[in-house]
Parts: sequence; C-alpha cells; structure tokens
Amino acid sequence: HCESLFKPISINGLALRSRVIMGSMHVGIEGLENGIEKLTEFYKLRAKHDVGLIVTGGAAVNAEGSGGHDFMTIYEEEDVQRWKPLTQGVHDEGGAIALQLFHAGRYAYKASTQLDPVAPSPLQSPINPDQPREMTEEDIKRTIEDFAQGARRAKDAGFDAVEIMGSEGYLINQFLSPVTNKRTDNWGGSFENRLQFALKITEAVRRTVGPDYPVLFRMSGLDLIEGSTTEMETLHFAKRVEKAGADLLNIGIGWHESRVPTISMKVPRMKFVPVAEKIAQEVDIPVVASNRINDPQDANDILEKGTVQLVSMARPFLADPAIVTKGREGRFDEVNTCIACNQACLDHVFEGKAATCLVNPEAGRETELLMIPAKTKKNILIIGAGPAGLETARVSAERGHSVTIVDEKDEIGGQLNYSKRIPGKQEFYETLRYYRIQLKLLGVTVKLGTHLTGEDPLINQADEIILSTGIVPRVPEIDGVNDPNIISYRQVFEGTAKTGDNVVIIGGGGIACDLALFLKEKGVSSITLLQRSKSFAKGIGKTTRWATIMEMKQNGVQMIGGIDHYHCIDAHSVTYTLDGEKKMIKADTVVLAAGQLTNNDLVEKLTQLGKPVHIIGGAKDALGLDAKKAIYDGAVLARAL
Ligand code: FMN
Repeated sequence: HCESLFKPISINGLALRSRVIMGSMHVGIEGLENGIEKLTEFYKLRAKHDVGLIVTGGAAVNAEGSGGHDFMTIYEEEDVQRWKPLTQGVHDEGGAIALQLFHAGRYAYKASTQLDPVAPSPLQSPINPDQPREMTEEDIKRTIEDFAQGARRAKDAGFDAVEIMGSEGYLINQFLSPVTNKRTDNWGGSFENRLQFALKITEAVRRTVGPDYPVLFRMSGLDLIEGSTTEMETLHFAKRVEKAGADLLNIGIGWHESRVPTISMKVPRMKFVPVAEKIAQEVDIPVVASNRINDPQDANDILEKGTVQLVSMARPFLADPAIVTKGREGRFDEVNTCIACNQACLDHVFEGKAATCLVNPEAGRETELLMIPAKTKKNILIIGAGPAGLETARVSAERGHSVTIVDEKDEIGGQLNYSKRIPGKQEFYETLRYYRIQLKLLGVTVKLGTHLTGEDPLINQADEIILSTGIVPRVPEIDGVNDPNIISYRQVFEGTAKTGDNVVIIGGGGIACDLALFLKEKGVSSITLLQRSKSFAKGIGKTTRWATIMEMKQNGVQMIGGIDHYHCIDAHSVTYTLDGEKKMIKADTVVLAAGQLTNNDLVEKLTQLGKPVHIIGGAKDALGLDAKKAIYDGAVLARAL
C-alpha cells in the first residue's frame, strides 16, 4: 500500500526511509523537567514508524532570534552535547532528524529574550508588542555567521541535516519582503538586494558543513500579506536558493500575521499543494508540499503524480505517530486523523505550555501515559459514549480489561456529533471513525440506544463504573424562559426542531458560534447572538478564534454583547437592557445556547447501590467542557483502572 510514499529517495546522500517529512514543530517539551529525555522519546516514537525525516522545532541561532524561553537553541557550544542523546535516540530507531535553524526577527518577544528584537527595518509586527531595532551591517554579518555556526553545531551533535527557516514571516522572510524590508543599503530596495540575506546564509551554511551534508531550505510559497513578495519573485527566489547550495525546498504557507487561515480545520485538505507544485517546476532539487495533508492515501496520491518529491506532515504526527506505517500496511481506517483543531498544539504553544494533541493526549507525554497491561482483568462499564467515554474504553480495552460502553443515543460520539455537522468541521467524522474502529478491533461491547436508570445487570456485573454522561444545556434564569416554543441548540443540531428565517440565539460561546454558522449554511438569513459578556467565542483558542469571529462577520451574523440584564423572553422576542437602554428584539425562533451543566443524575443511584463511580469529562466539570479535556480525562483514568 501507499507505494509512492516509499519510493527510494536520497537528499545529498541521506537515504530516507519514506518520502514523508515530519514538519517542524516547536513543541515546548524541552522546557519541561527532564525535557530532553521527553523530547527524545517523542521523536523516537515517530522515528520508529517510518518517518522519512524528522525536522525539529525552530532552534535559535542566536539569543535575540529565539522564539521564546523554552525553545530549542543551537548558539552555544553546550548545545552540541545537549542534543546528542536526541539524535542518538532517533538513530537507534533507524530514523533521521534535521535541526531547524531559526531566527524569529521581529516576531521575537522582548519579554522572553530580554533583548530588543531585530529586523531589517524597525517596523513592528501587528502580532507583537515590541518594536524591533533595525539591524546594522555588523548585525547582519554576525547573524549570517550565527546560522553557519548553528549548522556546524547541529552537524557535530549528530543531526543528519539542517533546515534553514526562511518562511512564515520570520527573519529571512522579513528581509525578502518589501513590506518588512525598507532598507536603502545593499540588503534592501531591489528584489535582488532583498534576497541576498537568504542567499548569504545558505552559502555560509553550505561552506561550513561541507558539500556532502544535506541542507534544506524552508521558503515561503505564499506570504498572504498584501504588497509582499510576488509569485514571480518567489519562483525566481527558489532557483537562487538552489544555486546557493540548498538540497531541498520545503514550502511554507503564510506568515503568522496573515489573516487568511492556512492550517485550521476550515482549510480544505491539500489546499496548498499546487503552490509547491509550481515551485517544483522551476528547480531540479526535491520540493516538499506542506499544510493540511493528513491522510496517507492523499499523500500517496500527491506523490504518485510526481509533481512534488516529498510531503510534509506536522500535526498529523501528533495525532498518530504511526500514520505512515498504517498507510504502508493498508490500515487506513485505524489512523487517528489530525483534525487541525490546533487546540492542544498551537494553542498550547501560544499559552507557553507544551504541545500535545486533542485526539491523542499521549503526544508529548510519551514517558507518562504508558500503556501497561492491567494486573487484574476487570469488567468495566462506561456510561456515555462521548469523547471521554470513548477514550476510557479504548485504553481500558487495550490494557486487557473487559469493556462495555453504553449510550442512550443511537450513535457514539456525544456532542462531537454536533461538531461534525458544522461547516468546516467535518474532520470530526474522522475522530468518530477512529474510535468506532478501535472499539471494534479491541472487542469492546458497544450498546447504543440504551438508557441506564439504576438497577441493571450491566451495573451489577461491573467492577468499575465510569460516568461519562457529559452535560445538559443550561437554561438561563430569564422570565418566560420555560416557554415550550423556545428551543435548545441540541434540538437544532439533532434536527428535532425547525427554526424560522430570523433567529435569535442566547449565548455567544463556541457552541453558539457553531450554531450560527450551522444555521447560516442552512440558509437562515438573519441571525443574532445575545450575551452578557462583551467578547464572543471566548472558549475558542487564540489561533482559531479570530477566524471564527471573522467568519461570523463575513456571514452577517449580528453579535450583541455586554447585555446588562434580560427582562423577559418568549418564543418570538427577547427584551433586555444594553448600556442602560431597554430594547426588544423580535425573532421567528429563539434558541438557547447559554452554557451547560453536568449531567450526573446517576451518581446518587449508583452510590446507593454501593457501586463506586468515576466521573469524568463534562459530567465532572461542565464549565471546562471540551473534547480535549474529555479525552485527556479518559486517557488518565483508564490507566488507573
Ligand atoms: N514550522 C516551522 O517551520 N518551525 C516551527 O518551529 C514550527 N512550529 C510549529 C509548532 C506547532 C505547535 C505547529 C502546529 C506548527 C508549527 N510549525 C512550525 C508549522 C508546521 O511545520 C506546519 O507547517 C503546519 O503545522 C502545517 O502543516 P500540518 O497541517 O501538516 O500540520
């Protein structure tokens, strides 16, 4: 299966196991206690599973270029020794690993580097609080040398290759673009001048590591910034980087500050492959396509065409370390697919936390969440087949327990079944498919359409009971809220209630936003969200929230926040006070999406029966409800059973 993934290829003498590169990800694991050991285990697990070449997260080539305090570094001689266990570990698994040579330029934070960020010109980025200092001629020469010395150290530390980070709006990209480079000396002005910084770095790196060491270059295929590098310039740049000594071009998409989604779930799979294909036509060295390639069969199709030579998958290796191996073995429906939610990877990194994965909490926790067979085999009963229950079932069964999972609904997945129906969130189907297949392979008994109320043979036979019954929608305390014609978001998602053409939604969190976009796609013309808080989509992580708000605005969804008080509500109107003024809004349908409460009615009955119960996910903490936490809860609990 997936033969094209395994068609032999060498990069300057480095024979790769497959044509899949694990794309660079700063994961922040190195900043944890025993971080190097943890990062080594993280990479080893991927190396073991047929990855062609792993690229590390960006490793700073000097102090002012660092991405943050817990980012990799390669600017001190100690770094050579520091990274040796990591390269050794990957080699022990038969894998190969490249170090990414990184300089953040104006994206560096003064708060974490304690230094002024530097850039070709003193122009502040819209996503950074610090204004950078303009680099002097001397700074430029020193930085070029820093890249070269970083490459030397990487080679000494046993890395199989280096990748020069020239995309995503970081320093090298800042020199290339007329938007960020306003210099009037030899490093700015004409395109020829602006590309010199990248070329001089590539040449210096090549000189330092010698002719026989693989040097990769990550270039921006598309900046998605107004007035930035043109397509013609990009194609020309590719040829020049090749000539300067690069052995491979890895095509990055978009700058961090660009307001076009490039990696979110809403980006269609493989959307940016044509960008890499175009560049590949211009050069003779291998070209890598990147972003939203999350399926081994898709990857194989891309490579089969022969228009690019390799593919990069970054987050898909968080979701499933064995994705390439499963592709080779034709176990396609066993892949835990990256849904591009960013909730546990990129969002964590932005919050200064180590990256992990919503659909695979074991990612980044390779030394903690081990799969140890259970000492005594038990009968485990799991009530509620939402994400928390599903992960509990999977891990418990994998550990050797006899597992039964029940749900009152006719399908597994709980609220994920709502998510999958939202425009642009169809990837959730994959998570449900993954669990369905896993439970089947592991012999878990799945009883759907089963509502347990207390006394039941299933309960009597269980050694351990897990309550993962999730949540019930919260009904806000407003006069008239019990009007039977006011409906809940659940009824809308489940199709048991119809809405009119003018809908008012009470609530403005993630579910309310999902609901608005769902109704918009169904053709509802007027949608208004009302809530007390001023900021909408609050629960959604930093990396996707802006795009959700943008989408809502583009779709003409009204968002009225900061409501002081709701006076009364019925099926066709809501009366409230905003900024001291009493107002009334009319609607065909009023829908409640105003938070949730734990659904754990069963606890009392089970306790009365003398059965110990473990409560997890939304059933335990409705406020903190999300799939990430639910799956993590399941992963942890199932290891303690
Ligand atoms: N790209 C880099 O070139 N250097 C980085 O240090 C880097 N860090 C990342 C950290 C995280 C948590 C994520 C999710 C992405 C990062 N990226 C970085 C971008 C990825 O290499 C990749 O381009 C992006 O995730 C899209 O590809 P994917 O859909 O296969 O994940």
